[in-house]
Amino acid sequence: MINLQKLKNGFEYLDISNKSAHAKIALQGAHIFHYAPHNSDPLLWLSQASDFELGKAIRGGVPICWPWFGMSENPELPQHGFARTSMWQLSASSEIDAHTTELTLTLKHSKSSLKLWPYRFELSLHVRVSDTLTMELKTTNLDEKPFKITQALHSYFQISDISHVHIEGLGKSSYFDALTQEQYQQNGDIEFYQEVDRIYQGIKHEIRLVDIKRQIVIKNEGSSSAVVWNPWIEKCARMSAMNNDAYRTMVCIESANALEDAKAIAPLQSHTLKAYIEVTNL
Ligand code: TA6
Repeated sequence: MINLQKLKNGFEYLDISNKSAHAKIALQGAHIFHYAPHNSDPLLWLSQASDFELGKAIRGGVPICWPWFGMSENPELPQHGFARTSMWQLSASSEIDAHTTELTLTLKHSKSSLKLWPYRFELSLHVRVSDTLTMELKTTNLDEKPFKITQALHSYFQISDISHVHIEGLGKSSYFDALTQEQYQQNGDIEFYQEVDRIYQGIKHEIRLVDIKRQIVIKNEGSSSAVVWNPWIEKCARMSAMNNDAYRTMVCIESANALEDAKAIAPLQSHTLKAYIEVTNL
């Protein structure tokens, strides 16, 4: 079942339920802010302090960072681009079977997008809600000139506690540390005991977020970079729409095209970034 819901302030989202899972997707940003297969607690973290406000990104779920990840070269432009605060259209939906629902949301260039980024485009997010969650973010260049994008499906995952989790699958990758602006080599699993904000590169394997009772597996296609982020104590206290202790129950593992994994797209060509997320109980 797919229902369009509206909050008192006009904020609209799609409520999707089938025999395998429940999900919620805001029309603003095509922002998935809830996903729970029926055999598991929610996979996505959502800030208790998040405002569902028009023009402001939800803190949690899967914000779409596009057409740039992080800061643009022009510091006056919004961090992580404009897709996450733009209004998308539901362009297709289908209940494939009792366990599977598919939807496509679309964003096209507009007068206001052209002021921020001077290219004509179509961006679509194809979502498959079942006992796994699949997201396919397709960028099509509708302009006469080529353009280059960086992007991320900035997934916030719900965890039991930051001291109980580790990340497997990035053990042999190098990463750019956004905190020191230096390049390092990862040795072994990632554990958290301080702020982490890293772009891993040259990724060839699936990534596993291992918690006490479950493991979340992330498989990416059309991407060889991933961002791992936890703000830790001080940055968390400074962050908007985040309670002071929120860093304990979330970690971001973002399916990305960042740094040298940026994608140049020629006129009428497309690029698709795909993330496939599943949970297994341990
Ligand atoms: O992906 C990590 C990151 O770029 C961090 O540096 C961090 O501040 C974060 O994303 C959240 O950004 P936002 O613009 O949503 O506050």
